[in-house]
Amino acid sequence: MITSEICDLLGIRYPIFQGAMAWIADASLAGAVSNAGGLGIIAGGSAPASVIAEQIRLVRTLTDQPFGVNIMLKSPDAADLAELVTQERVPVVTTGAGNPAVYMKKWLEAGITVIPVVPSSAIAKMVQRLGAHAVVAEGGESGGHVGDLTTMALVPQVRDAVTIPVLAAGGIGDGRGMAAALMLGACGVQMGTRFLVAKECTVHQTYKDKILAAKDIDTMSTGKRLGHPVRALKTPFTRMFFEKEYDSTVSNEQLEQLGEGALRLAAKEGDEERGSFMAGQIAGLVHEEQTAAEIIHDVITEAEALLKGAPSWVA
Ligand code: TUI
Repeated sequence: MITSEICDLLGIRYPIFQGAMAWIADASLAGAVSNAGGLGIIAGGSAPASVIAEQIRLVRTLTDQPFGVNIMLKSPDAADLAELVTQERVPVVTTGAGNPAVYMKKWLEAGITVIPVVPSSAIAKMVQRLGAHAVVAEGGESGGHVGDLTTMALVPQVRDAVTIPVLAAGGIGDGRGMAAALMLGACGVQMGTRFLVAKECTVHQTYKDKILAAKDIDTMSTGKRLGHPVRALKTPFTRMFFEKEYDSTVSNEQLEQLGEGALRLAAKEGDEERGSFMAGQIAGLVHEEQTAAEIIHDVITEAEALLKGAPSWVA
């Protein structure tokens, strides 16, 4: 049995969060993960508040366990979503792609557990000062909007920088990754790509098939020039974007426009030409569609076996 302080803090059975993948992580996936003992998280992404209100209503019909909502702070609707989660007294809020400072007081006063995703120890310290209950330290192996540091380098440094619990994200797709993350000082993990192929995940089947077929070298990050690099599967779209990124005749505004809507096209339409199939570097580890409960069971069982075997390393 693997448990930790994050399980006590949130009232969950296993220290596993499901990553909040925009356009993908809805009530169906979040409810299944929470029912299986992890923390399911609805992705706010760039959706309007009315859509996320409906997902919150739905998840409450699917599970009586704690769940979270992620606020993607670059979304034009971030302020509306911040208000919505406050009104709805959502148990856990995670944030990404920015500084949640302006919303922290409101959430804390509403009794919400706030867990920002952070790409550096400086930002981890800052959110701790603002009252965050824990942080997810996300390395650049993850899919989507990525920071510079690897999970291996980031997690122990964040662990040393703060006193609140630290979860690890980025590059974790099985029990080996989970056991390693715990050894780096994390008290839990967040996984996105592995849950993307969960049976309860409603993403387009083409997206799942591409993850299942991916090898270790099949993701790349683009968009560094715009200040927010994004990791996705290598596809005609990512290759085209990469070329334009290094073309000085293409303006930043034109580049931003190219990227807009590409994730929705991948997630909802399975558009192989124009879609951005965001995925983490562990895509090559993901071989089968399973239920969320099977995924959590397999990851926990493997991590437990490894950690129980750890004394054999010490003479
Ligand atoms: O947010 C993510 N991953 C994401 S967001 C996303 S959708 C998107 N849309 C438009 C532009 C960019 C992304 C797809 N994947 N992960 C969590 C994360 N947060 N990674 C990095 C950060 C982060 C970066 C800077 C957190 C805080 C931060 O603070 C610096 C600042 O002052 O903004």
